[in-house]
Amino acid sequence: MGSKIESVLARRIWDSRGRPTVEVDVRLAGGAWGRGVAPAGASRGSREAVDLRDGGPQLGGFDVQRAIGNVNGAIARCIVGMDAMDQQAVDGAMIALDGTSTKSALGGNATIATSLAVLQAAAAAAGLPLWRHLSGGAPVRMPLPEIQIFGGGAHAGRRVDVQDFLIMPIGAASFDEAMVMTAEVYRAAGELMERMGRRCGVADEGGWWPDFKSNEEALETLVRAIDAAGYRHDQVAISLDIAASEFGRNGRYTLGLEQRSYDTSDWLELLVGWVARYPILSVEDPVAEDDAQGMREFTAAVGHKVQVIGDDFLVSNAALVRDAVAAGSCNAVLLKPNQVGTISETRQALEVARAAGWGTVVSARSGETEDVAIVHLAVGWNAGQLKVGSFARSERMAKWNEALRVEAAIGAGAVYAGRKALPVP
Ligand code: 2PG
Ligand code: MG
Repeated sequence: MGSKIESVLARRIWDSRGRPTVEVDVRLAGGAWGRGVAPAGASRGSREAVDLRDGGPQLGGFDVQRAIGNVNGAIARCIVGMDAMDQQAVDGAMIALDGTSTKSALGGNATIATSLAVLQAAAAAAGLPLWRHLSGGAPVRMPLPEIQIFGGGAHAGRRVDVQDFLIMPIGAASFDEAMVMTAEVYRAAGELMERMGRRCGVADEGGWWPDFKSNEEALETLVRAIDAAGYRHDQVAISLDIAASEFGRNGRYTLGLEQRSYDTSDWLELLVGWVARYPILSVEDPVAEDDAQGMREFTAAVGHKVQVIGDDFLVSNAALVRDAVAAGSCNAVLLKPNQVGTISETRQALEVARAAGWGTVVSARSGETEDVAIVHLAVGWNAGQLKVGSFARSERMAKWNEALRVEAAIGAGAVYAGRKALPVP
C-alpha cells in the first residue's frame, strides 16, 4: 500500500516571533511525503490543547525539545505502518496515545504538526493540491477574508485593549479584488497614522501599531481609512476580535488604556453601542471565556444582524460548539487546528457549526510560519471565511498569495463567498 506511513521526523524551526516551533515530515511507502508546522497563539483560551514548551532559562522557556521528542518517539512508533489516507484513524491513535483531554501528555504542538503532515502526505499521494484533496470534488468557495488593519491586545504589548481591528471586503467580486480593496484600506490607514504623527511600525500580525488614546479612536480611524480608500460600508465592513478573556474575568472588564472597569452589562452596552454606530458586521469573543451568560446576552442583542464568533470561548472543540448551539451563545466558530490538536477534531467542530447554520472561520495564530496549509483547509472544507492577520509580514502574505493561486487554479468557475459567508442577512 503506497499510502502506508513509513517515517515520521520532527525538527525545531522558528516562528514569526522568533520562537521555536515544531515541524514534522511524514514519508509514505510509495514515496509521497508531507510537512506540517505548529503555529502558536498569544491570546490563548484556557481549554486549548496544551502548547508543550520546555520551560527553564533558555529561549525564554519556549523551546520545544520535549514535543519534538514525543513526535520522534512515541508518536512515530504509534502511527508508522498506518494508512495516511485514514486521517481519522491516525488522529484517533494519537488522541488515545495521549490519553488527556488537552493533549497535555504529547503536546498539542506535537500532535497538530504530525496531523497536518499526514494530511499533506495523503494529498501528495493522491496527486492533488490539498484543497482539492479535502473537498473530495464537492463544490468550494473562495473564503471571505478578515484582515487586521490595527493590531492590539496581546499582539501589541496591550497598547490598546481590543485585539484585532479588521476589515471584511464583503462587496468584492473575487478574492483577487478583495485583496486589492484590502491593500487600499491598509495603505490609507498607514497614511492616516503618518499624518497624525503616529505611524510607529506594526504589531505581531502586521497590523499598524495602535498608537491611540482610546479603543474607540482605533475604530474611528478604521472607518476613516475605509472612507479615505473610497469604499462604501456595503463594500468593506468591520470585524472586531475583542479577545475579552485578556482583560475580563468573573464578570469584570478592565480597560488598561482608559483605566475604566465595567460589569458585564455595562460592557455589553458599550459594545452594542459600537455595533449601532459603526459598520461592524462581526464581533469575536465579545466577553471573556468564563462569561457564558454574557455571550448569550450579546448574541440575543445583536446576533440577528452581526456575526458573533466564539474563539477562546469554543477553542475549536466540537463538544463546546454543540453546547453553544443549544444555548444560543454565538452564531459562528473560529477554527484554529492547534487549539484542539488534530485535523479530524477541527473538522468535527466545523461540521457541528455548519449543521447549525453558523458561520465558520478558519484562522491562523499570531505566531505563524511560511506554512500555508490553513488556506487549503478554508477552501477545501468550504468554510466560507479565513482570518490570517494583517496585510504585511511574509508569514501573512504567503497565505493571501496562496489563496490567489488557488483562485487562479479553480479558474473561471471560482466563486467568492463574500457577504453570503456570514450567518446574518
Ligand atoms: C485570535 C488569534 C489570531 P492568537 O485571537 O483570534 O488573531 O490570536 O493566535 O494570539 O490566539
Ligand atoms: Mg480571537
